[in-house]
Amino acid sequence: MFTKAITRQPAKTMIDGITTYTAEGKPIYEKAIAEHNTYVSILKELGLAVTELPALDQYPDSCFVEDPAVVMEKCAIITNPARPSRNGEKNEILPTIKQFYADDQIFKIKAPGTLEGGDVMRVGNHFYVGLSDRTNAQGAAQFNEIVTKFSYTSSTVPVTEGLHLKDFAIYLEDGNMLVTAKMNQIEAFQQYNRFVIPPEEVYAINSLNINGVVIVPKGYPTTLKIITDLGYPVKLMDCSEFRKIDGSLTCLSLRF
Ligand code: CIR
Repeated sequence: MFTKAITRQPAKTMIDGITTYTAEGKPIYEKAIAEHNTYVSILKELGLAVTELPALDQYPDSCFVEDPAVVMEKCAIITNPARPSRNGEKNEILPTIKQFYADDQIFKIKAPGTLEGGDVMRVGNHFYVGLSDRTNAQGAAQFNEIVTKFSYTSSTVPVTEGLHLKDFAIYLEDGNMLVTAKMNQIEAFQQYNRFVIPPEEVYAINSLNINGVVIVPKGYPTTLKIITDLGYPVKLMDCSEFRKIDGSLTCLSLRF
C-alpha cells in the first residue's frame, strides 16, 4: 500500500529532454505542466501524500524522479543515472530522500555501476532489474547487494527494445503483467498472467497501479480494455508531452 509520493515540476528546459521519439516534435511546456498537475491531482485523489519538488532548469529530464532513486519500505537507493545530462539529478533528490529515510537506510550505486529506476520493476519482495542502455551489470550487482541486506531479492532481465524495462513490461499486481511480444518470452515472466500489448500501443504498457486503481495513458483502447476487463478501476490521463521525451507514467513519481 502506497501512502506517499515524490514528484518534481517539469523544467522549462524539458523541451530539450533526451528523446528517441521525434515524430511529434518538442513538448509544449505549458501543456506538460497541465498534464503534470493532473498527475499530481490523481495521486492525491488516490490518497497519497505528495511531496512536490520545484523545477530544476539545469536538468531537462528532472521531472522523471523515478530514475535517480529507488525507494522501498526498508531502504532507499540513490542511483547513478547513465547520461551525463541526468547524472546530477541524484544529488538533487538526496535531501528529499533524507526526509523519509535514516542515513543507514540510504545507499548509493557507484561508478562504474549505472542504474536508473525505470529499469527496476517490483513484484512482491522481488525486484527485476533491466540491463539496458542505462543500467549495467555492475549497477544491478550493487543493487542486489543492497536489497538482499534487507531480505528483498533481485534478478536481471535483458532490455533490448528501447529505454527502460518498465516501458516494455509492467507488473500490474495480482499476478498480472503487461508485456511486449519480446518480453512475453522472458523465462522469469512465465509464472505471471501475461497480456501482450500490440506494437502500436507499447507506450501504454507503462500504466501505473496505485493501491488497486490503474492510471492509464489516454488513447490506447486495446490496453485500456485489457486493464478494465481485469476488473481494475482506471484513471485516464493525457501524457502526450512527456511521451515526446520518452517519459511515461511511472517515471513521474517515486511511490512508497
Ligand atoms: C530520458 O531519456 O532519460 C528521459 N527523457 C525519459 C526518462 C523516462 N523515465 C522512465 O521511464 N523511468
